[in-house]
Amino acid sequence: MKNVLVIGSTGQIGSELTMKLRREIPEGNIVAGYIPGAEPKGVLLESGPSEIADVRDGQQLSSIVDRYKIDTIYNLAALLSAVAEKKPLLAWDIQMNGLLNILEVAREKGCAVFTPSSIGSFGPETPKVNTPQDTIQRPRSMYGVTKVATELLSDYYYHKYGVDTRSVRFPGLISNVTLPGGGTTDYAVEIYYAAVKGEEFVCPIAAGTFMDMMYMPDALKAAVEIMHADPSRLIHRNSFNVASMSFDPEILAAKIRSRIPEFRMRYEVDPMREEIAQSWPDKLDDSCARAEWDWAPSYDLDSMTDDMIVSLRKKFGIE
Ligand code: AKB
Repeated sequence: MKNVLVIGSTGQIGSELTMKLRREIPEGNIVAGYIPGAEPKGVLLESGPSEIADVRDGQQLSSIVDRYKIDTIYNLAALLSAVAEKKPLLAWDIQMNGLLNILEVAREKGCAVFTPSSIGSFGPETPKVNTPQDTIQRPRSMYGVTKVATELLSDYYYHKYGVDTRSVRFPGLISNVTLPGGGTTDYAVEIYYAAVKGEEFVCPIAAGTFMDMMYMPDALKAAVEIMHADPSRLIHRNSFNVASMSFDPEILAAKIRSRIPEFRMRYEVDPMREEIAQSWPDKLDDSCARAEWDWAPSYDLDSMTDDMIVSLRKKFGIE
């Protein structure tokens, strides 16, 4: 991995992944791909090349790959679960037609491709606790449908054409840099912002609803390490369960309250988000990722909470 195109570079994962790759591969071209209206700014703009890279325009992607001699594509363009439910046709267009364009360019030019899947690729019939790597995937949301299809299409291009496709199923991702937009797990980020600012948090997910979550540094580590993994050890490719913590809003609020005792939370459950959350697993089994490419997360709920509070206080200039 030397010359990398990050599609969706200004989003929650892309903004941090692009910077990490630029730090780790200073000799390479790490191109920040974006769509008009979501231009890179500040250090993301100044620290390397950026290009308009709309997944729906295969010709545009092909010319970026040629211009920068791209060997690896991180495809982070997606509508998250709650937004995809409101705009299912657009979600299909971006997630499926977009992926097909990327895989075709990768097949022609010999690029490796990472397209994340998600806990959203599972559905209500999936075993909820210690969800196995290989199990029932019958999601009910459009987001989930596109994620299962993403896994299948990526594996198809690997088996049929030898395209080096690999990925992980991300849990809800928590970060203090860029806010997520339109996901079911977004509450687990927003709660920290409210707590640090001294605001009451109105929680859209019900008490008792558990979901897998992960701190962004671990998510970035997973995204990079899977692409460096020894291919001869990989039994699976698209996509690996990865996990680090699982909690419901009560556990998270109690953890925050143990650091910020005055923190207040009340519930106003969003029926659509709650229905999606209920259909997802509580806790994934990530033993295949651990066995096949030595995956191991660094953060648990305690260390993430400490780091989130310190980082957000710094970001907002709060003592
Ligand atoms: C979402 O909530 O839609 C995403 C996800 C779990 O894939 N964060």
